[in-house]
Amino acid sequence: MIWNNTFETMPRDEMESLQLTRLQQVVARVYATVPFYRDSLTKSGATPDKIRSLDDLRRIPFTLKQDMRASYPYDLFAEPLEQIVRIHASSGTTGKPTVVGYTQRDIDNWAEMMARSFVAAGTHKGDIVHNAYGYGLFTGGLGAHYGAEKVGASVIPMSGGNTRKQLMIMQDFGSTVLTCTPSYSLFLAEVAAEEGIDFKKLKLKVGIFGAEPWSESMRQEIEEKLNIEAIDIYGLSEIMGPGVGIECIEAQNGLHLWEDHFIPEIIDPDTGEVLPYGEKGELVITTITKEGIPLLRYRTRDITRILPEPCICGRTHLRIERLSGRSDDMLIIRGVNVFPSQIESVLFGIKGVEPHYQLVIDREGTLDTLEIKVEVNEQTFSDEIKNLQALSNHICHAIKEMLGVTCRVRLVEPKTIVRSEGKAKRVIDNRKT
Ligand code: DLL
Repeated sequence: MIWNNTFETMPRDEMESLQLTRLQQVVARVYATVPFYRDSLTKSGATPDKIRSLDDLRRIPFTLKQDMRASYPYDLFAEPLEQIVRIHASSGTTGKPTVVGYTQRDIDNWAEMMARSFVAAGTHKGDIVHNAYGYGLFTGGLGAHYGAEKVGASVIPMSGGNTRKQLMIMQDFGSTVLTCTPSYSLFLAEVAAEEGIDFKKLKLKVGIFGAEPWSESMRQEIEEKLNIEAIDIYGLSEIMGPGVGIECIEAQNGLHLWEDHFIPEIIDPDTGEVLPYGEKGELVITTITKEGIPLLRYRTRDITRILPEPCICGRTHLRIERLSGRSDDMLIIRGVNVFPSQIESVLFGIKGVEPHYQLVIDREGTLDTLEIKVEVNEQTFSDEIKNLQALSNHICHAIKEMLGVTCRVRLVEPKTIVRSEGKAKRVIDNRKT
């Protein structure tokens, strides 16, 4: 089934002419209202009058996460705050988060795209959607919530955590659709096994999982353990939140990207050159309908390829292959985006700690763990055990407060973390997704 036939099955030539009109409108709008874009479009010669075809998109400079940081919190907004009805944020590369604002129309469009996504994943009116994405600044919870309501499903706004209660509700309320990170779904399965809950006896039929990378083998494990179809959903807060793209249940082969709202490109992450369809590289997205914070050629840092072949489901929107990594050092730990530089800035603000550290990420059972090895200085090292314990607690709290992730801290002797001659190897990621 298709939620919005007019747009989802629009012939390619009509789609491209719609995209061009919307691209021209958005370029004109940000040129008029956002000083950052007025400067960058003027400097590159891509002023609104120069955008005459979709190919002219290439004339426009990229927007980077750093640009968002430099515009913190509101400088990239294209509408005055009186028009902004919602604000979300995600991890920035250092201390400050990346902030996004939505007008009422943005929220409506987001709900529309999430509704399309739910239906593509086989969810309909009458379904009971157990939404265990986090509610809050993270876009997962509210994004899925509004889309499920729009479809007419009954949403249970669980948010994350409290796993035993989640299982009780899932059993008692007869949840049919689960939305959460793929790793959390496996944790639910693990706790269910401990509690003697058999997923085969539950009503759950489909899971819509995203916000972190997951492999085909993880998909199989989830499908077996939870006795469901597992669907991959993609999104990022800068562009909107969840629902930028989704697999259809008919093909489960690549994620349809809602092209009447977003124009995708694939570039070589080193040179910035645009690559042809089918080649792997970094996904760049231009938002063509967003009002609050439209972004031109935003470098997502996510690695994929565009699959242009028509899909058996009848949707005409291009698909992207499942995401296979990032071109920067962002880590996703239990669904939380973490940049090593953020951890570094927390550590550097703490007395007694040396600027040498290593992050060790593992998976225990189904959950990611983060251990931070930090060197302390001679003086601190010869301190009493209780002071060292207090220091590591202090670091844990500071990290939790700043990033929202729980970690273990291991204080190590001065000069024990291997020094490297080139780039420091600060991250050891032992997870296999
Ligand atoms: O994770 C939005 C979201 C919520 C997507 C719920 C899907 C479901 P951010 O916190 O801004 O937004 O993180 C965005 O997460 O650039 C990718 O690196 C990664 N990511 C998101 N979905 C997938 C996926 C949300 N399906 C960043 N596969 C993105 C792999 C994903 N990585």
